[in-house]
Amino acid sequence: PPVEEMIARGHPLNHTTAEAGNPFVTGWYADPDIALYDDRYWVFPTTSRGYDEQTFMDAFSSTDLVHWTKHSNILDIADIPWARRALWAPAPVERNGKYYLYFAANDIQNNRQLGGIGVAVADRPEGPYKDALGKPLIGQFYNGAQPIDQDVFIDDDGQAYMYYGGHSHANVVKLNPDMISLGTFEDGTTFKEITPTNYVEGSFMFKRGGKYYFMWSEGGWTGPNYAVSYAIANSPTGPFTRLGRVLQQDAAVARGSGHNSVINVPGTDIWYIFYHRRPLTETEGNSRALSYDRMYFNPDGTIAPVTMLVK
Ligand code: FUB
Repeated sequence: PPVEEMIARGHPLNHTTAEAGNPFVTGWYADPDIALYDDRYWVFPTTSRGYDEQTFMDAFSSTDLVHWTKHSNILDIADIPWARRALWAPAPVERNGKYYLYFAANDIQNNRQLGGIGVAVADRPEGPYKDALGKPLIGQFYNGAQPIDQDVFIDDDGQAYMYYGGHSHANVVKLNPDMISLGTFEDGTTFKEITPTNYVEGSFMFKRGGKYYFMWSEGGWTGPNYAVSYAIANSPTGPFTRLGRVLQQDAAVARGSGHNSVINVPGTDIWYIFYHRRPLTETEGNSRALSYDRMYFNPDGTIAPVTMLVK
């Protein structure tokens, strides 16, 4: 929607953070990925409870980033024939009127079972999302990358890419226009390793000013020092050279901040980083809460460190 309309609705354009405050929704959720579908922002997170209880996903939507509506159970493990245990780290994208939600399912690293990155499709942002393939889109480790923590990015020329990887390795793949099959690069390969220094998990890609910004999480996700770093490249496939941290714990606000996504308010140079963090009162790994803050760019295009705010 036009910026003027969003301001009229109370959008916090020139505020430093959500007027709703952080966390901006109630409950333990993690790995938020934000999309803008028509005039609504949609946040798709992990239900943060431990693998055996992460059997469904909720979403949250808002027209102003302040007032949020909860959409319960938009994807359920019962609708994914190959999934046995755990859904997490969703990544939303829309193409040709279809809404895609990429997710990780099953814990193949620890359980040696079928699992990996799946894709579900819906006719509406709020679902219901249904498994598209009857099997994972990526079901094993390539280049050492655990098939989790994907982000899907469609470049200006229409080519879709998926960035993903846990276990300290990141890959990029091309998605075909059907969004449910993998393409190949010019050299005939399917999986390109792009791992930057310190990469652990939580891939995210966005574009600004013709440059490709790759973001990821460093540190252990259950620990206090989880943090987001980034690289800038001239191409969607890198090379991605680590430039430094964007988001890290603030001992006065929260710990374990990471697994982010980024959104630009259309028609502005206003950017928000969405992420999860652990309140200072919590020690349990899955006690993660959804937050967002303004993300500012320096004149040279580098990202200024994010200040985590409560209000
Ligand atoms: O939510 C489960 C895991 O925690 C994700 O895969 C990681 O990115 C970390 O946030």
